[in-house]
Amino acid sequence: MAAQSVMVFGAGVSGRGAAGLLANEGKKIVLVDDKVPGCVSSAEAEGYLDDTALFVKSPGIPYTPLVRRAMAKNIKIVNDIEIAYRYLKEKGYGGKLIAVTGTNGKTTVTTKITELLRSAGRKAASSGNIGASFAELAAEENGLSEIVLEMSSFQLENIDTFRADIAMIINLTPDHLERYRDLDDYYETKFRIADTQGPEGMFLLNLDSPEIMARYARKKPLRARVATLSRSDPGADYTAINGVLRARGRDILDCDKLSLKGEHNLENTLFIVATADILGLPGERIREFLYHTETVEHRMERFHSWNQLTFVNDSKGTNIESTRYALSACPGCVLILGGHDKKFDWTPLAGLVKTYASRVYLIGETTPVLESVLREAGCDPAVLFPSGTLEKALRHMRETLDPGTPRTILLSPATSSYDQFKNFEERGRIFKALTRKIF
Ligand code: UMA
Repeated sequence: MAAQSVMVFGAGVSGRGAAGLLANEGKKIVLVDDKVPGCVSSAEAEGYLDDTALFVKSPGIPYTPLVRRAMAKNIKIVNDIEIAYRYLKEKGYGGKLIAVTGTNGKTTVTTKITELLRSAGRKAASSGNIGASFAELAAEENGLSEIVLEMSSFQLENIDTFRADIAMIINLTPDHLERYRDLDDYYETKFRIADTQGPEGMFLLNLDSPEIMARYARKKPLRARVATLSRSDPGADYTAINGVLRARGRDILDCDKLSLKGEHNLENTLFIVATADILGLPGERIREFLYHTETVEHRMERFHSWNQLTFVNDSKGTNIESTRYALSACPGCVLILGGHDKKFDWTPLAGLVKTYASRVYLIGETTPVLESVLREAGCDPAVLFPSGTLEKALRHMRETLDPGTPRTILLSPATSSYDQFKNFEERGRIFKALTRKIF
């Protein structure tokens, strides 16, 4: 008899979303999780593989023995994004799918595209790597005009028939070396967002990113049409040069009036404007929104001040490039750094810390490695504080920092949070709550 059931590996946000959608469709599901009570363990699950027709892997789960065993049995491995996409297609979803990836800026671009579309009266929603399951959104979908999906490289690994109408890679810099063979493997995975598009799709190409352009040169022509973006090449379709952002030759806005500040946000803004323009929003609406919109939670979020001290939550700073942006915006800051060990080469970070931080508090699993890298790079040991936890770091600051000297306290860990927290959102929320308690 043909295999019947669907194995869903991971009972977190994405696994539960996929299982819910599949259950609605009457599928027989085996829900596997090594930690969640009531689920089948991965060791037990091997016994169910012969009856498994499809395997849905949660994005955070690496290629464990169970996944490899399923692959060896030629069972198709997909993820919740693919399941939700197939479901929407079957239901005849008539709106647009916008897919956003890149090493940094994904959350800002995804959130702001959605908010901008809504401000123009569209029925848009976002989900994906942003913390909300695409499958849950698909189950409730009720005439959405646009779905904006933040997609991590993990989520791009196991899509199959998924096609985005508009896809973009904001930038490519080192990350996730705990998961990928090398950087090329990581960057290639990101490019799947474009590789999977059809001829009706549009890919937004960042001419300023050497890593993106190197891969584009190898692959072109893509099946999708291409719109180009640049902060230096006046020939691009969307440009931000000499303080003016232009869309296909039309002036849209003055860059210095943008409410999202900094060079990295200018890059993000180009993607937001290009998407909105392609979707037919008037320049006036785009300008009005981008002059007044606020920063996203956990991304350079100024949330508290006490005497002359200002506190900034950049918990979404989960790689070195992201923390580079944060540090360059806060010279002289007191930096809280570290977390789960993503096996980065920390040397570039040491240079940045020496240039921009006046004190460094180290937290999490990376504390010993960062302490030795920073010392070797010549950081003054008197400004290094191996604290272990956020609470210890903040209490030490409360006792020793002069409240009358203007200073920014910046949480920008440069790595992920999984050693001490559920995710970066929990880390950011705990940081804000502890700060408000202690200061
Ligand atoms: N598990 C096992 N065995 C294992 C490993 C994990 O059973 O060997 C189980 C865990 O017990 C847990 C489940 O798998 O119950 C977790 O699965 P998951 O890690 O895929 O997490 P989800 O809750 O499904 O959340 C995922 C994304 N998480 C990751 O990619 C790590 C969320 O992105 C995403 O919002 C969500 O799907 C919905 O689409 C978060 C993230 O941190 C924000 N992403 C990374 C990042 O931004 O750097 C990529």
